[in-house]
Amino acid sequence: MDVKDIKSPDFLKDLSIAECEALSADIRNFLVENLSQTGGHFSSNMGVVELTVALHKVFDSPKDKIIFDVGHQGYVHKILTGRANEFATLRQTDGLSGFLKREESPHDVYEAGHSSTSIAAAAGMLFARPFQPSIGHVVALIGDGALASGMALEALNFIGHYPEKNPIIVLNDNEMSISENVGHLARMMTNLRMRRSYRSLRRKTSRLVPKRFRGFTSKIEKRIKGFLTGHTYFESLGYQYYGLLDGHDFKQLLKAFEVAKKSNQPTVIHVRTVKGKGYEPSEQDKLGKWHGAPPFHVENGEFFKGRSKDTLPYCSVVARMLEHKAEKDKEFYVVTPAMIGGSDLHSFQERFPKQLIDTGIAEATAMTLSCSLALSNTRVFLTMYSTFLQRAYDQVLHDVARQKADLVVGVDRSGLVGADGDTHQGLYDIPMLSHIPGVTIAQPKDAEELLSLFAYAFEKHKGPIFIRYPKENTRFDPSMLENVVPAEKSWTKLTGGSQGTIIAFGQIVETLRARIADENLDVTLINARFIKPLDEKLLDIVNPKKPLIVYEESTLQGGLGSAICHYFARQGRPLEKVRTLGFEEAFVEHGDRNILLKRYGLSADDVLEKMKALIDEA
Ligand SMILES: Cc1ncc(C[n+]2csc(CCOP(=O)(O)OP(=O)(O)O)c2C)c(N)n1
Repeated sequence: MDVKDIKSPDFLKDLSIAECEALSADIRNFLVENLSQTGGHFSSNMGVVELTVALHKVFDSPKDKIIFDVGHQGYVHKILTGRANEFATLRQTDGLSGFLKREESPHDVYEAGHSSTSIAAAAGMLFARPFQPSIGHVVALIGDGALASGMALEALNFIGHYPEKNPIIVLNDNEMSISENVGHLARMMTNLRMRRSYRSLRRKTSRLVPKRFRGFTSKIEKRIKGFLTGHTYFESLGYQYYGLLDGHDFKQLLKAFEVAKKSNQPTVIHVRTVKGKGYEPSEQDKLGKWHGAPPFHVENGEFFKGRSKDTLPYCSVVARMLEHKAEKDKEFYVVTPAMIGGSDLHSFQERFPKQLIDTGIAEATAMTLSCSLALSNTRVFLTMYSTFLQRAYDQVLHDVARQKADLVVGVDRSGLVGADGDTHQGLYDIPMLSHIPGVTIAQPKDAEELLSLFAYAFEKHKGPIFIRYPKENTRFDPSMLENVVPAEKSWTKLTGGSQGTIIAFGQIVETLRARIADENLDVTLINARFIKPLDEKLLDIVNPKKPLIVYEESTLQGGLGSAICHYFARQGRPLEKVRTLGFEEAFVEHGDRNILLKRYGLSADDVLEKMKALIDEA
């Protein structure tokens, strides 16, 4: 059957193992062909082909609930549930989402994008099941990287306490998070992989398997290599543990899933897979380059070149700055929660391995650890994507801000993030941070300003400071790293005009400056590079009777615009012609950044048109 003809997973029930293997090969070819055009989460999906086929063969989705942790490895599931035809639009504006989407299919029973929610989500469904006959078995598929995160461990502990709920947890162990795994749990799994063997199987099976299944398991025990018993981590938490299985071997997978399906206890099925399986460049990748891959040449695995030579992504400018700093400063740490690749820190890690701390997917831990380093008089830079910072809100408030830690945080992927979409947008950190006492928030308009803001943060600032930067590229030359002058803690006026004022921050500021000059507009443009605190001196010279536009690539509620309106209201100088431009209460979909800005009325054209209309009204 052509992969594109698949309408539902029902057909899998009748397939032989040889047919499942043939289907898996077709699916891998399909993934290579399509993702080489669109890009996407390549290696995680190549690794779970057999696993996903086997899950859909044994379980009856959507009655049986298959929950994909993070959801980035859900492409095979999308193919098996009838969406192969839409793959040409994957992650593009109005196209197929790169994650599970409840509105896309009844088989997408739980959405994610942030990791480690799957076991708690499974717990919710299991507690709902007594009242909902539509819920059958509940399976959480979770990676070894995601399992080590707090949420997953909390939920594992919690639901293990309810044996009658019999959750089925499939642990997909590929020894990788995005790049190599960290932490003691990872070490324990490596030990398990090395120590455990088939030897103890026969001896211990009968003790652990419920009586009525003993006959069955004694048959399968011969086939499931490494059916683990004894005192393992998972058993001590109340789970029946099956492992370590070969996650590319249908015989082992199908038998184990059948056993779990019939079990009346919580079950962990630990399978070993090869991340990137079936495509040489991704199988060999240890750095995570193929985790989220851009379009590539199938014949040699080379990525299409996307940017001009004199530009770098903002996060790479930050990484170069950190290397430059580490050349002189041996007593400062860089902390990242599992995002070495995404934050372009591989070179830093190679050059200064002792100065990099990777906490794994543990944003709250990364925040508190960094806070404690700072309070211990040790210089530290914490980098975190805006979207994942949401996981560390309490630690910012309770630990960092309350104790006035001198902590510099780089808030990466601020603003629109493009293809990843609503689960990953960097649109909520400003409102989240701005009401926390003593927190400073800044965002540069370009690489030069980024470096001067960081110089200010490291050399002059007291207390916590969050410096945001987008997923975009910016002009960069390594000479910019020399003799950086720390920024003043103030806004800057880029054009002077008498008819109205635009206040904005980030990359759009330069575009607006150029357009105001080109069109000869009599408008003041202010670069609000410190989003908090406000520059009251500059605000005091804004005429409240004249048009004012405040622009932010952020959610409006609790943002810069509302802070400025509030400032004028408190002064008893209400703004008469103000427009705040940003995202209204919305979860913004995936898609091309420029198309989305236009769609939401937030392009540079929109800003200038609104200003001209306000001036005309006057
Ligand atoms: C809270 C959170 N932090 C970070 C990420 C970024 N991220 C996406 S997938 C991933 C690695 C997941 O590793 P694993 O669970 O082992 O799955 P694999 O891709 O290896 O199959 C990370 C760190 C995220 N999605 N959510």
